[in-house]
Amino acid sequence: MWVYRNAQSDGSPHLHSLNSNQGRQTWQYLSEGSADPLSAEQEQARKAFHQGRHQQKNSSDELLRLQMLHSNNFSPDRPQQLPRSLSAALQSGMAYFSALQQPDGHWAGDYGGPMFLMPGLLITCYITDSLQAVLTSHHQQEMIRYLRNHQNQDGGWGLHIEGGSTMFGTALNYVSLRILGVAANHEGMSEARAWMHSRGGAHWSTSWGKVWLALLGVMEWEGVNPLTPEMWLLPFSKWSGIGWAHPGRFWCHCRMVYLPMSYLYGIRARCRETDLVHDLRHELYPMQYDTIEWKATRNCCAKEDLYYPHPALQNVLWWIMSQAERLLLGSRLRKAALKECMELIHYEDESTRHIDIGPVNKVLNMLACWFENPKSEHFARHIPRLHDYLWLAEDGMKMQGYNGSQLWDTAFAVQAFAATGMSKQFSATLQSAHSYIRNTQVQVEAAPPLDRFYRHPSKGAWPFSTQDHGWPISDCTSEGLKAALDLMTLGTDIAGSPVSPERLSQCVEVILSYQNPCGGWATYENSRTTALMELINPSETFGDIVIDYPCVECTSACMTALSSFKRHFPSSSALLAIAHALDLGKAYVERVQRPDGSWYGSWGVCFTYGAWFGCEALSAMGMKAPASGAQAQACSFLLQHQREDGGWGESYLSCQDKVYTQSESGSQVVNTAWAMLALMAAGQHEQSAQPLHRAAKCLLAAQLASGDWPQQNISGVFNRNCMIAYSNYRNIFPIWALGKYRRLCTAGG
Ligand code: LAN
Repeated sequence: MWVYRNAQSDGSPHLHSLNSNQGRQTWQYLSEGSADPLSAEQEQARKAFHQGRHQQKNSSDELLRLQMLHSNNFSPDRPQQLPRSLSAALQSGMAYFSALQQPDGHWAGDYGGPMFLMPGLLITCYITDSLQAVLTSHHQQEMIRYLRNHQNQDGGWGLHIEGGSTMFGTALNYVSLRILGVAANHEGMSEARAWMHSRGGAHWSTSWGKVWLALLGVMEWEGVNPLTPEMWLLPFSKWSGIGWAHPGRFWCHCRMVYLPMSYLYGIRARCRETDLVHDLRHELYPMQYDTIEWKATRNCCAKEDLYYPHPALQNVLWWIMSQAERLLLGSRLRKAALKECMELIHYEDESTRHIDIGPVNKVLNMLACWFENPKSEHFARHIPRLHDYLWLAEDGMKMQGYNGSQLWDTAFAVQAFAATGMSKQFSATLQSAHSYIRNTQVQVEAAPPLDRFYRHPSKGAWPFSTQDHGWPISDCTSEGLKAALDLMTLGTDIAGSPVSPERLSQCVEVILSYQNPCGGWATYENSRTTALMELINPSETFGDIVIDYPCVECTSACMTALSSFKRHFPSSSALLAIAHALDLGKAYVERVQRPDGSWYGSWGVCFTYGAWFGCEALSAMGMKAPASGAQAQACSFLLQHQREDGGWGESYLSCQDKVYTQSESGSQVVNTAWAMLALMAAGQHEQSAQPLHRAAKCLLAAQLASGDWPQQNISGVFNRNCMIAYSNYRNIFPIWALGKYRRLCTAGG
């Protein structure tokens, strides 16, 4: 029996005293009957919540059997017979969601979706010979089940669980199953080989796939475009000219992935030669491994994988760099560059308590530490924190896109509950959420000097997941602030003791420091160099990864947080700075609105998500339709896409193609809720509430008897092309939209 553990200590070595384990999510396999007792209500809600969350593309018998096993004392949820009244629906939706709250106040959930993460973990464990030490046989069985469940009908795997097969997904997940002990002659494996062979072989994978295959020793490093570690030694100053291209100016996720990659490339790290390595060299290619002309394969990329074909400039650049490799490999300069890389890697490890900023650099850093010294404390400390990334669901065990979305979901949940006007009945939930929010604000700055490590100040900010992770983000900080202010408004009796005004002011300072001269806010840092740097994005499969781009979501979150702070603290000394920031922000939001009234959403699917943020930002500036043309246009864009049943349903293809694309699976509760929130922010209900009545009916009809809403299509995205699951959204947003609707559009409000 698997038990989900939260906020527990596993005795792992901690570097910092502030390592609180708050929000930490890990899974353990226990013998039957030894789990902590939960109340019957919680037990029921959790079982329901963590099952049936995923759309199965090809659910196998195996999966169905497992679901039945889990369902012993539990009858599967079904849509309710008669729609509830609005307040009854809210009541049951909130009660259900409250039962899912963790003891430390956050909401846990499945943050899976991408299919290129677990292979990195397994390849790293294999190379470092720590597979058995890190993963029990139960973990391994659940991982096999996950990979088998997400194999497409054509034998391949996609970039994410809903995507068509790609070489990147197929080669890496094939290798993963082989590492997990699945035999090459297994039926699913022959199908996967056929998929790869018919498209030329595994060297048609994207550049990140090539790096993993080269590390495992089933591809030669000559087949990988140079990842020159010396780039870290370039002058940083823009005055030097070349400083514009310094990796310290790249989007933190991009630079933190290329950092260990360049170290591993710089030493040509490679797995020992095992039988499996030899077998894979045979299995992954339709031709003899020894006959492959590796240099000629560097720019191969299967058409299924190609989202951002690299400009010809890169071919020239990589050719020059590969010539330079002859001089650099083994040189003193290389040694200095490698030393610099390891210093930056250790800093990142220590400042995140070995969680690291994301799942890709987590395992690459771990591998770099091992190659540096397999017996080191640095390497050993990585191991317990691998579990922070694993999540078990009905489709098996996966590696998540982050160590969870704890703070983000909790901050939204608080705002959603507060918007219903029914907070009093959920005081215990709100008090507990409040304590998570209080405990997660970053209190201690990362180790100095921040500039040396290219870090933006984080004291006063909120991260996306846990305090241990600690990387600050502009919009997480802002959602954290808005939630804290909403809780303050509810008062101590309902919501518990507020975050102190000093801490709130610190937070405002961070938010202000994030604004770019263009008026927009980016994600973790300011935009540090020109968007032209995207020309050197070599990933092939991700768009817009090189710099931290401003976006409507982050901008809106920061603007609405600042204006809420201004309302709560009208005599704050930051008022002037806030007013200036808001004006600049407004101009940015107006500028990025498209001629058809829409906003492109970068982190959620897609135009309904963008509309919610765009409309909230303008509403914070006092703009309402029809007086404000921008809001009126936004409403008319949304109304054009409202469906027959009153809902909205967008396909993930909207994100890739940047054109509103209707979902083939009908209205989606999350899109419907975002569109409703956008329309209400824009003031549509003051013109005609009819579209909102229809939308509310759609949400009410979709609610399940338990108070839950069904898990539908995947609703998050990153870098235009890869989807990611936000499993708590299906509860948070319908509650929020219906709660606000009840207050604004009905007599009961
Ligand atoms: C996230 C998760 C949170 C997300 C929001 C806060 C929701 C957003 O508003 C800003 C961007 C941010 C912080 C974000 C950026 C990209 C991330 C970090 C992710 C989607 C989680 C995983 C993804 C990361 C890049 C995955 C690793 C892949 C690479 C291309 C490096």
